[in-house]
Amino acid sequence: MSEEQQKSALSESQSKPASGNISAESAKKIRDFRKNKFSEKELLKDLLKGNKTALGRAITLIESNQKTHQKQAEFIIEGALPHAHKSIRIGITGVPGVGKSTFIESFGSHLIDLGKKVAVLAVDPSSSVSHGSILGDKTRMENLVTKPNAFIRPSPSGESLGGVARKTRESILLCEAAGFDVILIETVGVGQSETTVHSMTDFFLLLKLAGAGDELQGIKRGIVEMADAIVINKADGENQKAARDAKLEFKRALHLYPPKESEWKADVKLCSALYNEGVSDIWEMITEFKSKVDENGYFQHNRLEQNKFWLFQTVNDYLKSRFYEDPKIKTALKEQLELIENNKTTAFAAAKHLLSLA
Ligand SMILES: Nc1nc2c(ncn2[C@@H]2O[C@H](COP(=O)(O)OP(=O)(O)OP(=O)(O)O)[C@@H](O)[C@H]2O)c(=O)[nH]1
Ligand SMILES: [Mg+2]
Repeated sequence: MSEEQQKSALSESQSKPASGNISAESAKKIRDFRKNKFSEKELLKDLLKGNKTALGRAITLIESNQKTHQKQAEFIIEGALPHAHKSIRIGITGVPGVGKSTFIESFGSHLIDLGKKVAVLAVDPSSSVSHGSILGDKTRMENLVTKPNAFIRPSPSGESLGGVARKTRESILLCEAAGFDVILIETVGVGQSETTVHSMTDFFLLLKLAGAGDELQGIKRGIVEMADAIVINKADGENQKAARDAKLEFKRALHLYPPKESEWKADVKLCSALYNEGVSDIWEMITEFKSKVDENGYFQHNRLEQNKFWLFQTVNDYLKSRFYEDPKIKTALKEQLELIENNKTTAFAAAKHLLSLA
């Protein structure tokens, strides 16, 4: 990435106030932030007060690949950690068009009406092109976007799934430190992204449509197994009967899956995100889940297991990128690839040679 691009990582489409009337002080803060002239201590202080602009900026630092930004981000994360409020992290997945964004708009607004503070993040490794489904979909969250107690952030762009995952995990912590108590994480389910989101959330919700087979919905069996709830969306209008039938079918199918370590039995719910039907029921179910896993200790256990998993994941990612970014390896890799192309070596021998250089 060029220096210019890295600098522009600090441009903040997210945190610009909606109205043009901003105070001279805010305007100065924005200018200073763009010029990288700001104190991370101050930023942390504002973030801990629940200031969304500060939160947006801190996440921008996490997302930047520039060394100074990374140092600033580390300082802020460390300072934020002890203040992370209790939250519930909910993963939401489903094929494109199933209604994830519409659901988040409806569900998130309901939670805000209940007095919650809701943060919406996305894990979308393909977002380098589309710049994150959430941002493009902001029109689908037009109500939520305007709420003072909602914070919406698209997926970090231009990254591998590993990079997106780490940045999202750190962003979750910052959202919690800023007082957000429900964190919704949307993923469109390309490649391994559902597994990634599953491993950073407490509750995993799979959105489905009635009347389409699993193959049609592009749902892998493993995803159903991970789900704590299946929500059949678009259960409205002519779709209602099909949705009820699908509910029964899924309920039956879920019996075939092994019991979960959490002792929670995955449930199937109907919902119409567009007409705000069924969302309160879904929140009640999640509240029930939370009481159960608090009581049996699974909630805490699972978070610790996730932390351990992410420790290994981070080390693996670090080792991998350090390996591939080493100029010595880069040259040797090119040579070995040529040898393979000319049938002069085997994949195994080439790999062994490269590893011996590390
Ligand atoms: N009838 C009906 N339409 C819905 C419902 N929820 C969403 N839709 C429509 O379905 C379309 C897709 O909805 P989105 O919320 O953008 O779906 P998504 O899963 O976020 O899609 P991607 O971001 O592309 O993965 C839109 O036209 C919505 O208006 C619903 O409950 N009922
Ligand atoms: Mg969407």
